Amino acid sequence: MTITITAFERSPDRGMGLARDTRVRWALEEVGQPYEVRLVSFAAMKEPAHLKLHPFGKIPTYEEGDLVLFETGSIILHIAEHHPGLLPNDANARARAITWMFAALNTVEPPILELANAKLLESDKPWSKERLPLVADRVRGPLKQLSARLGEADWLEGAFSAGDLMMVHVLQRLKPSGLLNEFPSLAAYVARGEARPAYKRAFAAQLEVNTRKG
Ligand code: GTB
Repeated sequence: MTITITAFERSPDRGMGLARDTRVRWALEEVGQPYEVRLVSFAAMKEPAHLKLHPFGKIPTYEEGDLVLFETGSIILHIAEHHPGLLPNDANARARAITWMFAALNTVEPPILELANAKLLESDKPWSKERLPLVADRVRGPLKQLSARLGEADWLEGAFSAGDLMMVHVLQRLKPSGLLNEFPSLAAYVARGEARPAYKRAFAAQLEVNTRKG
């Protein structure tokens, strides 16, 4: 059955791979599943046709036959559960890998988004300069703990898993801030993720969309 995902017609990051379709593309590349992409504009995302797929009017979405999913956590878990390559077979190891997906989305990503929003949307506010260091410190806390847990390991739980895929993509969002480089082991962890052939294919595919003329 054909898999179709949605992505920005033009990503605000102009192809840096930070928009969330990239993590879904990466998961599909890791498990070797071909997919099609329907590009949507910001306006189309808020139209009834797209809201039927994504009630919050965002990308990415995932369609496969009768199944329609939104939320990258759910989409990537679905991909990982239906195709070998992203989750271990052992039940406990599988549960731990899924736990890292949740940790990426529920613990690490929220302060990172807060920082991105503070820089992007609040920099003109009179209180912005005072608030920004506080927001950045809320990112450093979980990063310090994550770095301590990762230690010298390549990946969070043995072999590369959907937990690493999610964590690496979440951490990438920090790149423009320079904050990731304060944690060399996490910067190296992200670089290991980016060196994977599946990531490179996913990155190239989204870049192609965002550098198309017209
Ligand atoms: N929790 C949802 C998920 O994980 O799927 C979040 C989905 C989401 O926020 N999607 C964003 C969106 O559709 C795109 S990825 N936004 C449009 C809107 O809200 O109208 C977020 C994003 C956007 C831009 C950059 N960038 O330019 O760096 C990075 C990430």
